[in-house]
Amino acid sequence: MLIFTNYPIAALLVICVAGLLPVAFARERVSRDAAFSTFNASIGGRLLSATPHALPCFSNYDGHAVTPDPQACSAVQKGYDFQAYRSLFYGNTMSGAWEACLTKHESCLLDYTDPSNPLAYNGTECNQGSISEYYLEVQEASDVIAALSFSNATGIPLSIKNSGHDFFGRSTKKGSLALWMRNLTSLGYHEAFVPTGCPSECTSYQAITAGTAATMLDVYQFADQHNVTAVGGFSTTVAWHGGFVMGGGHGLLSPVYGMAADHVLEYKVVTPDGQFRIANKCQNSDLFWALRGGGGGTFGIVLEATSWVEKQLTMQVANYTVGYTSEEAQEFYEIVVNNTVKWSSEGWGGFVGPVVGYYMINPLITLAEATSSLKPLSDFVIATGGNFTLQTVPSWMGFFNAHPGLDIGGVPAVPGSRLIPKETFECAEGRSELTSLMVNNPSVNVLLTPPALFNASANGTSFTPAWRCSLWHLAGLSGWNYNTTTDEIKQTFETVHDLAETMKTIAPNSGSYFNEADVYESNYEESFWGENYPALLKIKQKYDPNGLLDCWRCVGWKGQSSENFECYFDLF
Ligand SMILES: Cc1cc2nc3c(=O)[nH]c(=O)nc-3n(C[C@H](O)[C@H](O)[C@H](O)COP(=O)(O)OP(=O)(O)OC[C@H]3O[C@@H](n4cnc5c(N)ncnc54)[C@H](O)[C@@H]3O)c2cc1C
Ligand SMILES: *[C@@H]1O[C@H](CO)[C@@H](O)[C@H](O)[C@H]1NC(C)=O
Ligand SMILES: *[C@@H]1O[C@H](CO)[C@@H](O)[C@H](O)[C@H]1NC(C)=O
Ligand SMILES: *[C@@H]1O[C@H](CO)[C@@H](O)[C@H](O)[C@H]1NC(C)=O
Ligand SMILES: *[C@@H]1O[C@H](CO)[C@@H](O)[C@H](O)[C@H]1NC(C)=O
Ligand SMILES: *[C@@H]1O[C@H](CO)[C@@H](O)[C@H](O)[C@H]1NC(C)=O
Ligand SMILES: *[C@@H]1O[C@H](CO)[C@@H](O)[C@H](O)[C@H]1NC(C)=O
Ligand SMILES: *[C@@H]1O[C@H](CO)[C@@H](O)[C@H](O)[C@H]1NC(C)=O
Ligand SMILES: *[C@@H]1O[C@H](CO)[C@@H](O)[C@H](O)[C@H]1NC(C)=O
Ligand SMILES: *[C@@H]1O[C@H](CO)[C@@H](O)[C@H](O)[C@H]1NC(C)=O
Ligand SMILES: *[C@@H]1O[C@H](CO)[C@@H](O)[C@H](O)[C@H]1NC(C)=O
Ligand SMILES: CC(=O)N[C@H]1CO[C@H](CO)[C@@H](O)[C@@H]1O
Repeated sequence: MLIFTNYPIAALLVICVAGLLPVAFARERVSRDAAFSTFNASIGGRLLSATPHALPCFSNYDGHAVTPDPQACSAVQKGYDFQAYRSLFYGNTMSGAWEACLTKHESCLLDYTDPSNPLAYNGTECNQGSISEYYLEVQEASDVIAALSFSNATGIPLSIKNSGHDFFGRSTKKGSLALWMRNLTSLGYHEAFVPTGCPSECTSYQAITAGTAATMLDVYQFADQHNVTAVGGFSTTVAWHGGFVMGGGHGLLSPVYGMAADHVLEYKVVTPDGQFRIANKCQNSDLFWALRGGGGGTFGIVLEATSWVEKQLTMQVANYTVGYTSEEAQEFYEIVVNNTVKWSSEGWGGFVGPVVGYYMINPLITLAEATSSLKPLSDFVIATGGNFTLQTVPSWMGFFNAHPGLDIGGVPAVPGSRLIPKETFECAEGRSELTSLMVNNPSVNVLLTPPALFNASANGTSFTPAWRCSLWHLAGLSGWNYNTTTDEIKQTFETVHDLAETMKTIAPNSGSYFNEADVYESNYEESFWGENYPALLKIKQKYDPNGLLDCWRCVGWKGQSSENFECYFDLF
C-alpha cells in the first residue's frame, strides 16, 4: 500500500471554500501554485510549465499583452501542419480541437490552411485553453507514483499525454497536472520471450518490448532491422503501446494478423492505487485483459509493453487513384460492397476513401491471384480515369516507406464511425443501404481492417466483440478552422453525430471503435465494449478505488457534469 505524502495544501483548500468569493479565488491560485511547488521539490525540480505552442505568434495571452517572437513564430508556422514537428511540444495536440477549451472559446490556433496567415494571430488573443500549465516528462515509475499521490492529496486531476493524437481530447485536461510520456521510447527484441512469472515451459514468442511512446515509425524500422513485422497502425507518429493498443489498434494487416491488442504479452504499468505492476496472463491477468481493449487513460499509466511479432511478410499491394464522376460513384461503391466478403475471405486489408487513401494489401496470396481478385476494381478504376498499381512488396517496411500514412497535424477535426458486421454484406438490403450511405456521403472512408481471418483466443481482449464479426470500420471526419464560431463548431459535432447515428441504423447490433468514434457516441458503454463492460467496470474500481483517472466516455467515466469536462459542449 502506498503511503501518500501529506500535503498541508489540502487543508488550505478547505479554508478557501469558506472565504469570500474573490478572496477565495486568489487564495486558491496561491494554494495551487504552492501545491505544485511542493510537488516540484518532491520530484527533484523537474516540473515544467507549458504555454500553447503557437503563443510566440501572438501579442495577447489570456488577456494581457505579450511580445511576439517572430523567429519562434516562424518556426511554429513552418511546422504547424506536420505531426513530427508538433510531437516536439507539450503545448499542443495533433488535432487543434483539443488544445482549445471549446465551451469557453479559448484557443491559440493558427490557420491550418496557411499557417502564415496573420489574420489568425494579429490582433487576436491566445489562450491557454486545455493545455496544462504544469507537466512532467515521465522517466520512471516513481514519477508516476508521485503524481498519483499529488493528485490524491490535492484533488488536482491528472492528464496523460503520449503522442497527443486522441480524437476525444483525452490527452489534455484544463487545469490538470500532465504526465507526458514521450521520453519512454526504448526498444528491445526477443527471440524467445516468456512473460514474467509464467512457467518456462510456457510457449515463448518472437517479440518486441517498446516503451509506451515509441512511435509506429520507430517500431516498424526496429522490427524490419530484426527481419520481423510489427502489427500496428497507419501513421508515423501514433504511439504503438499507448492509447492506440489499449483501445484495440487496427491496421492494414489486422484482417489476417489481428488487432494490436491481440499481440500484447505483457504490460509494465503503475495502477492508480500507486502500485507498479507487471500484467500478463500469469499475474494481474484481469488488468492485462482490461489493458487489451478497455482503453487508455483508465486502468493505469503504462510505461512499456511487449508484443509478439510476425515473420517478415511478402505482400501484394494495390494502390490507386480514382477519377470517377459522381454519376459513377454508385457503381464504384457497389463493386467495393459486393466484393467485401470475398476479399476478406482471401486476406485483403484495405482503405477506400478521400482521407485515408486507396490501398489493398494481402500477405496470403500470389500476384496472379491478387490480379484476378481485384479485377472488377481495377477495370472500373482504369475505365473511369483513375490509375491502378499492383505489385509484390517484400516487407511491411517497404510498403510503409512509400506510403507512410496521413500527416494531418493541426487540423481541428472529429470523427464518427461504426463497425459493419459481415451479416450486413450477406443480405441485399444491407448492401444497398451501405452503397447509398457511401454515395450520399462521399467523404466517408471504408477501412477494411477488422480482424476477419484472425483466430483470436477466447476472451483475450476487452474491446467490443463486434470487431470479430466485422468486415468494415466505417469512418467519417469533420473539421473546422481558427476562426470558426462556437455555434458552427457545435454544428460540426452535431453533423458527425448524426452521421454516426445513421451508420448505427445500418448496423444496430454492432459496435464502434473507442479510439475513432463520435465524441457524443450514444450508449457508448455498449458501443465500445459490449458484454465486456460490467467486468471492465469492476476492474476499474479495483485498481482505481479513488477514481483518480477519468476520461471522456472511458470505463467508469464520471460524466459530463464533472468539472474535468468543462471544455466539452453539453450536446445530446
Ligand atoms: C493521423 C492519425 C492516424 C491514426 N491511425 C490509426 C490507425 O491506423 N489505427 C488505429 O487503431 N488508430 C489510429 N488512430 C487513432 C489512435 O488510435 C488514437 O488517436 C489514440 O488515442 C492514439 O494513442 P496515443 O497514445 O498515441 O495518443 P494520446 O492522445 O497521447 O493518448 C490517447 C489516450 O491514451 C492515454 N494514454 C496514452 N499513453 C498512455 C499510457 N502510457 N498509459 C496510460 N494511458 C495512456 C491518454 O491519456 C489518452 O486518453 C489515428 C489517429 C490519427 C490522428
Ligand atoms: C521546479 O524547480 C526547479 C528547481 O528549483 C525550477 O528551476 C523550475 O522552474 C521549477 N518548475 C516550475 C514549473 O516552477
Ligand atoms: C497587424 O494589424 C495591424 C492593424 O490592425 C497592421 O497595421 C499590421 O500591419 C498587421 N501586421 C501583420 C503582420 O499583418
Ligand atoms: C526527453 O526527451 C527530450 C528530447 O529528446 C529531451 O530534450 C528531454 O531532456 C528529455 N526529458 C527527460 C526528462 O528525460
Ligand atoms: C473475460 O476475462 C475477464 C478478465 O479475466 C473476466 O473478468 C471476464 O469475466 C471474462 N469474460 C468472459 C465472458 O468470460
Ligand atoms: C527474414 O525472414 C524471412 C521470412 O521469415 C526469411 O525467409 C529470411 O531468410 C530472413 N532473412 C534474414 C536475413 O534473416
Ligand atoms: C503506387 O505507389 C507506387 C510506389 O510509391 C508509386 O510509384 C505509384 O505511382 C503509385 N500508383 C498510384 C496509382 O498511385
Ligand atoms: C452488386 O450486386 C447487386 C446484387 O446484390 C447487383 O444488382 C449489382 O449489379 C452489383 N453491382 C456491381 C457493380 O457489380
Ligand atoms: C493518372 O496518371 C496520370 C499520369 O501520371 C496523371 O496525369 C493523372 O492525373 C492520373 N489520374 C488520377 C485520377 O490521378
Ligand atoms: C485460423 O485457423 C484455421 C483453422 O484452424 C486455419 O486454417 C487458418 O490458417 C488460421 N488462420 C491464421 C491467420 O492463422
Ligand atoms: C476565416 O478565415 C478565412 C481565411 O483567413 C477566411 O477566408 C474566411 O472568410 C473566414 N471566415 C469567417 C467566418 O470569418
Ligand atoms: C482526493 C482523494 O482522492 N483522496 C483520497 C486519497 O486516498 C485516500 C485513501 O488512501 C482516500 O480516502 C481519499 O479520499
